Amino acid sequence: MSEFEKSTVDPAAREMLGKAKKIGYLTTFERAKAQEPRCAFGNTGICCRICMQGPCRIIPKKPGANKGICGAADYTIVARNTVRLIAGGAAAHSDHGRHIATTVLHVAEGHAKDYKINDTAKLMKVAQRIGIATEGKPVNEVAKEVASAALLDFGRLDSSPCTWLETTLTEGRRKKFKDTTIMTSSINGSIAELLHQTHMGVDSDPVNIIFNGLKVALGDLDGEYLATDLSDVLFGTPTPTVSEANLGVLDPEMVNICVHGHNPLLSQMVVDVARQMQDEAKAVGAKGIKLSGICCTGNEVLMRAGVAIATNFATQELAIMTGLVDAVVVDVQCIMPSLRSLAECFHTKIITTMPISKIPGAYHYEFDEEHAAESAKAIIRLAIDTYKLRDAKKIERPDLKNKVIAGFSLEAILDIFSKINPDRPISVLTDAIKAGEIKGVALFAGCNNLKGTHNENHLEIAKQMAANDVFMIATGCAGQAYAMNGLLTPEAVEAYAGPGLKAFIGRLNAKADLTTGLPLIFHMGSCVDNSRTVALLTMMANEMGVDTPQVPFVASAPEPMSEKAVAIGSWFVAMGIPVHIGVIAPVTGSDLVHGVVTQIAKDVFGGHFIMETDHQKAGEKLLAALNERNWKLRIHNEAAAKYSQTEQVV
Ligand code: NFS
Ligand code: SF4
Repeated sequence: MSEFEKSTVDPAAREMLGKAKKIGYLTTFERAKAQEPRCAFGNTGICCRICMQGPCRIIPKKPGANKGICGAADYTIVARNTVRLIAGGAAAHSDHGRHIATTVLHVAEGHAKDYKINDTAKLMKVAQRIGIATEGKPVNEVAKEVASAALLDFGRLDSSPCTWLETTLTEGRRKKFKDTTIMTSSINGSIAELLHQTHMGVDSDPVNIIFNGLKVALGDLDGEYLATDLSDVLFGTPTPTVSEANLGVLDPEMVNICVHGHNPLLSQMVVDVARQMQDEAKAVGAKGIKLSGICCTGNEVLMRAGVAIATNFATQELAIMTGLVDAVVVDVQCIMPSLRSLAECFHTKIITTMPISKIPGAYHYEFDEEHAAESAKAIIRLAIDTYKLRDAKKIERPDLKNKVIAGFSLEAILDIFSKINPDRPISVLTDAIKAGEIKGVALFAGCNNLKGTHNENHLEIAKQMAANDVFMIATGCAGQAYAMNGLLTPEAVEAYAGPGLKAFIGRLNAKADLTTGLPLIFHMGSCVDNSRTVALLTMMANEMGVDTPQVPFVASAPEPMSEKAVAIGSWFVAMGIPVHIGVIAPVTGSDLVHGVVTQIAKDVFGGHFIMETDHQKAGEKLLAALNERNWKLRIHNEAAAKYSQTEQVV
């Protein structure tokens, strides 16, 4: 029994934690333990640092201390802290989207020559969806108009809704969001407004604060949606691909470059350029260049180019611990600052590339969009040079990697469904739910959080869902957890799927016409690609003739960590979806706010948060939520049949 079994369920990670201990390096796992016990005020959300009179901490029974110095009550403080997390997440996701949209515009205008419009069909589809005429127009003109429409969503001055929200959601959701005044017209504007609203001495009404928080969360969705669409336009819409994952992908005989962060503008260029530079690697005695990914930029290049996954968020340091990584090229988000100090124990170079994301002591090769290929080449050359410094004595690589079938954009999934029903592909899924073959859809999303055991919740909840015939999709570090541990394989279908799910995937397999069988869980991409998952949900709702809150669809972030995860969870709740989170969010310091997010939200939007750290119970709660929805749909249909109404749902 490993001494690290409480830290991680991943055997490769356990081995590397042993190595860290040997060399005396304190990883994020030790640092997490060293933070215990946590401050009870911060943990429950009742510490306010919004003005410099603070921090104010709420001590309910102490006269005078049951409110902040300004008189802010627990509910105001918790609500403000929560929505500011959403604002941080929305800023990160949408800034990424804005960066991509700007690049598409530059490409269309004839700049940024190393990029091109790769997927014209997707461009035309997006243009038509958002109401831009395409007929007879040159591709660049359409691209320019689409990119401009995307950029307008960031700073629209009138109150008309954001284009991507207005043109992608169900009619029911659009009405709901307008009625509750949370339909966003400007991503940046709504973030600024929320920061104002939660400034000291502005809004103290927790419900009003939370509603505007949801408005910003919808801005997050808008930014994610356009980021996905325009990434597909630039780099291609993912199709099923075979790859591998876990630390065993690092190749002792190759120059190993890990791309880490989120934005495909850089990582995709590194992938493209590395193909042409294999000879330079051979010239220094390596067999070539091996790329692998960490976090969501890894997901981006896995989906589109089949690049292997090295590891996910919590274990990013452990890639360097192998002594085999020559360079880690990072862009933005989820990059531990500790990578740099750890790299000092090895020959590894950490290369930052974005003006807003530097690490003291790291190499900074600023990524120049106008000369993107040159930038990528310089970075790869540095990695090749660094390979020569590798110290054989420090190399220890866990011998573990798993096969991965990924690349399931919504288009790819519908393509498979269309082999069974070419006219209404999505009905293949909704009919299987109606027939009771599968119970519904569960999305697994989000990060790692070392308040629990690394990857344990991800794996255990998914296995429980599989056994209970739930069709599963995944994004982000959840998708990587499954990749690392062999759940994105046909073998996992055999090992874990219940009879209904097995039959369903079997029917798809029979028609899919792929060189490999389909996996247990369909990996739909990075965290911004949760837009793909909401597109699936919307399509299911439309096919079933109901709104999204009635669809047997649940979401789970088994190990959420980042502000981005808070933003995603919040808009999924607004979308009417039960959202499980595997940590206790810092809202328990206010009964009122806790009640709003876990119960009242359901009355208003149909979705709510389920906070449950125990994976067994979490799985049971998710299954109960699916069962409830199926039961309601059945009752509705029986009533419709009995009273001979013409419209049946499902
Ligand atoms: Ni999502 Fe992806 Fe991972 Fe969490 Fe970070 S990489 S954007 S935030 S940790 S899933
Ligand atoms: Fe304290 Fe009020 Fe300032 Fe918050 S805003 S730190 S509760 S005085």
